[in-house]
Amino acid sequence: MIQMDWSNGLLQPGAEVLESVKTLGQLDGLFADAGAWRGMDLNTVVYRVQAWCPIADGTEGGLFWGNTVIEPGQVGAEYFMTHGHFHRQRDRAEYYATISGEGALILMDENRKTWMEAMRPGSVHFIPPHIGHRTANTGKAPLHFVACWPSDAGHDYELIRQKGFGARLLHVDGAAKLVTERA
Ligand code: PAN
Ligand code: ZN
Repeated sequence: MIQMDWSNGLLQPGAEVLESVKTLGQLDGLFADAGAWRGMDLNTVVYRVQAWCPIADGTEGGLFWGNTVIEPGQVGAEYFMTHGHFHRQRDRAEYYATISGEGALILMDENRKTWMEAMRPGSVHFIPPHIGHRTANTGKAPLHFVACWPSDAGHDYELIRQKGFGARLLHVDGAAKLVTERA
């Protein structure tokens, strides 16, 4: 058992809770506007992740629990966002549930068809098998959400690192708009 603060999703640190922090500097190449990225303080924290892994990574039949906090911000017109990934075992699904803040869950199938679901306090999202997923903060406050995924899902970042998603979430005319990449 561990303790979670339901007001923000944060997990009590402990031996089974892994923590990571991603700064702008660690997200080189993620955002479309490289010039805007270079002009920013690269020590700026974009997001933090906690993962409670009560059994070994890769174990079939188990579950992991996580918490992600994405800071508000933009690189050029593009909202602060996570790397995004497919699960290494492509047929493994996941739940996300928003605690606070406003954002978007960006989803992509294996043919690069990309769409989004709005994230707001209380929204619960099912990420189907075979679907790449990334989240972005479209609001002015931190976006907090929790997640639950199979312990044998694994993470495949490589495909998305190389090719990105089929669309980017940009701030256009005062609103969040999913803009399809030109081929
Ligand atoms: C989440 C994500 C978390 C950070 O726990 O791992 O939000 O996103 P990236 O892993 O893409 O950097 C999840 O989807 N786990 O499977
Ligand atoms: Zn995932």
